[in-house]
Amino acid sequence: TTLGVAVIGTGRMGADHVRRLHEVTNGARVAAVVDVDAERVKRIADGIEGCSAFTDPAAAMAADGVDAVLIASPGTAHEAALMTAFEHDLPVLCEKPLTPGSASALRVLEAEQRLGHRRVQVGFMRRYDPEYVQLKALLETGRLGRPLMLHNRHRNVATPPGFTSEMLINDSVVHEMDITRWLLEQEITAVTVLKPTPSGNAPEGLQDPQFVVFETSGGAIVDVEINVNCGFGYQVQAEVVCERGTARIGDGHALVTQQAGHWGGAIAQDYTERFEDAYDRQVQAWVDATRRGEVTGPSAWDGYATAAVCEAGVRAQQEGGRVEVTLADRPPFYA
Ligand code: NAD
Ligand code: ISE
Repeated sequence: TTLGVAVIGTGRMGADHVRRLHEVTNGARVAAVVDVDAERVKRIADGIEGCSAFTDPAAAMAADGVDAVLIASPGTAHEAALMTAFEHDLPVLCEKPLTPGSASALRVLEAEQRLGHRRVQVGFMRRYDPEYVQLKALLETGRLGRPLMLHNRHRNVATPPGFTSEMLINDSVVHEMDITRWLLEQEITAVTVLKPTPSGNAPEGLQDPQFVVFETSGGAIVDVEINVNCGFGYQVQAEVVCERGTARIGDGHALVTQQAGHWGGAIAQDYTERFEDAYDRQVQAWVDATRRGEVTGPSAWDGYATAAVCEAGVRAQQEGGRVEVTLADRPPFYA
């Protein structure tokens, strides 16, 4: 049977997920949409047959025909929506972050464990990007030996209004935190943040770019250039340096043209373009697993672990120096 999904939050990501579920994903339909903006949510529901509009997430989750929930409201609204989904024992795909902060993430872990089965997949979509998938598969063969270092570049064209220096860590570098833990299968143990003189492109007062260094439980060193007003494109690149070779993704060399004494290609302008395929595969994998009665993909534990690293990162940014990550013991439930 087709999975009836309620999409909570119909802003930039939520509206894109509604379109995806409606037009791209197999085996699912948008049964309900929810937004505190009543006009916006009605307009979106009107475009989809059999889709109801709500302004209250709890009412949508109690509605007939809703079998699963995709949370795409702001991070501060995630904990309440997750807890309501647990009351109805509904499967959830929750956009990153699981919740802002490790204390709230721990409350979610405890509530999910009380259900007795996993219900949450966190929207770390890079794990579904074909290039990252290839990189992970290569590392797993062991052909390159042990990873020693991972270099990351994460560039955005420009920040939206209200984007703060902490958000470079919490909203942007959180993806590298997840990808580091997933690729290396290690925890991040300490964070250092270096702060170059801000770019003239950055809004007044924003510490942009930043250079972030992670240490990992297996002794690898990871660096991240986070540079979110670069002006020229949306770029996410990663290079793993191993004992017997290196592997690198994200160069965007799909189409290269040579003309009038130059060679080159186009650079994506935002995440919906660069990671379109990853979002499609992420949502399809969630729908497929849910219909089989399974939960796969990044777990609430991954959401908690990255929240803990974000806290260390923000302290390192504000206080300077190296800050160790405080991580609870991983419950066997999330083994
Ligand atoms: P947005 O501000 O464009 O949209 C949020 C929407 O939620 C708005 O329409 C707002 O009216 C609505 N809303 C606010 N409070 C609500 C509530 N309590 N219940 C229901 N709706 C509510 O934000 P966005 O950029 O779409 O981000 C949404 C989520 O997606 C965030 O968690 C963000 O971190 C995440 N995100 C992920 C990626 C990614 O690459 N995976 C990219 C961007 C954003
Ligand atoms: C945004 O919230 C995302 O999740 C994007 O993937 C990231 O590139 C961007 O910097 C964040 O603001």
